[in-house]
Amino acid sequence: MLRTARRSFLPYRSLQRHRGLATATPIIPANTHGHLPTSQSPITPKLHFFNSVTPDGTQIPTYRVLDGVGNVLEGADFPEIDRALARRMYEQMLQLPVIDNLLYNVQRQGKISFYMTAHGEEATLIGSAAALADDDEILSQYREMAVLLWRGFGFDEIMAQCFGNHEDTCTKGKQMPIHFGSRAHHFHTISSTLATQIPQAAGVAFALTRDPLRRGKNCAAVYFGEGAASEGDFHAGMLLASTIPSPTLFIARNNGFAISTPASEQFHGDGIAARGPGYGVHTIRVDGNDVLAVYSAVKEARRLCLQEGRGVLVEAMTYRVGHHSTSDDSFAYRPRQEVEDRKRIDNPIARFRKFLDARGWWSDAEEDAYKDRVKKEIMKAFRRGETMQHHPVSEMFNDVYGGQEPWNIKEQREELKALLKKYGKDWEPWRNELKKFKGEGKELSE
Ligand SMILES: Cc1ncc(C[n+]2csc(CCOP(=O)(O)OP(=O)(O)O)c2C)c(N)n1
Ligand SMILES: [Mg+2]
Repeated sequence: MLRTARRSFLPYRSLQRHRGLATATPIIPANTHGHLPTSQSPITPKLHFFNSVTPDGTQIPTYRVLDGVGNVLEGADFPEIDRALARRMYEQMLQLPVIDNLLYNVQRQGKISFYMTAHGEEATLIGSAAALADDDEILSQYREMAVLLWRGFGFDEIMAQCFGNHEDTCTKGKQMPIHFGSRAHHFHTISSTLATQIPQAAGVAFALTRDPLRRGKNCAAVYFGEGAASEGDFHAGMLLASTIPSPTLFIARNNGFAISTPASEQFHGDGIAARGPGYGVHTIRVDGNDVLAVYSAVKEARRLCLQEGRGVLVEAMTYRVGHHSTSDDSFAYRPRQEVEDRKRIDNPIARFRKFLDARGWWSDAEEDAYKDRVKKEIMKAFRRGETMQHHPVSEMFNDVYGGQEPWNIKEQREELKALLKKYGKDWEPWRNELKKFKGEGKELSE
């Protein structure tokens, strides 16, 4: 590039010398940067600003397969889906609100401290979970319990984490409910600090490229809300996956809200999808309430990720029907009617049910029987999890930091030992509280 540029300047130089203008600025060629080795950008004489990634300035289109009443759109690109898979996807979509409703109400009764539902986002979660391989690494935000359930995480395990009982292997009772994690299910433990999982995913995906057994076979899929995409970590993660190429599958759940802040106040550009090409990342926007579109888009995104070893971004457009969490009352910032309308007009479960009905793959009787069975299984797990003791009290000091235990943890354990010896047997509130823990604190006080 540089050599070509120099050569092209020579005739101008000699011309200038001839006219006695040896010190004048060389003329830059009209149609290339000439001297800029880092740009291939074509030259234009037009003073044209742009603010869109589409050539005609319209918004990025939304890929859809099923219309609002479950009919397949004419000419829709989507992979054939067999009866067994379609039924499994539908069952998992039906199951989710059953668990969500139960645990939401359990929190209201004060039995667990916190909960978040995925109401309205069932298609985004199940469609994507079904499109991934069960051993792809998942880095989730917090609203993605459905992905774990898809991979066979059990109801007992859900209850163990939410109640923090002694069967909780995710966080050993040390975390708030819904902070799941399971090595066996390739599901990295959730952190509530928004967006931390995004650059981590790029790192995990890079690690996959270094593993001969997993290179080209697995990707790291990272879920995040459109709100989390306002964090610097989103940009760091995208840049990382694009400059140090790694098969990172970015799944943005654009559900319209970051707690009380509507998407319209979160960004001025065209959603999250518009940012993908800025990082040289293949991107698609998909109807997040259409489970077949999500399944198809994520399946293709995964294929591209593995084929090219690069990041791919999927923005799923959906609507958070539930409150943000049990700490939120969303009717303080959005009309109740809007939520009711969304449930009725664009219900992801009802849309898919119509598709199944049209093929004769599901019936009312099956739906009743399935819901009944799932409800019973969940209630059984709930009763079991509720009454189970927590991990031993001493467990709270373990695994707080990696490596050697620091002095402050030792000091706190000794302090608690002394207090338990003094009050553990005699003071009723402590005696009662200790009964909730395996071993009743005896491992510390005796
Ligand atoms: C760094 C950080 N800032 C703020 C919060 C508080 N917070 C928790 S969830 C949330 C909204 C996130 O919205 P979004 O990413 O769209 O996910 P959604 O809840 O809609 O699924 C906020 C602001 C946090 N957990 N971490
Ligand atoms: Mg959101």
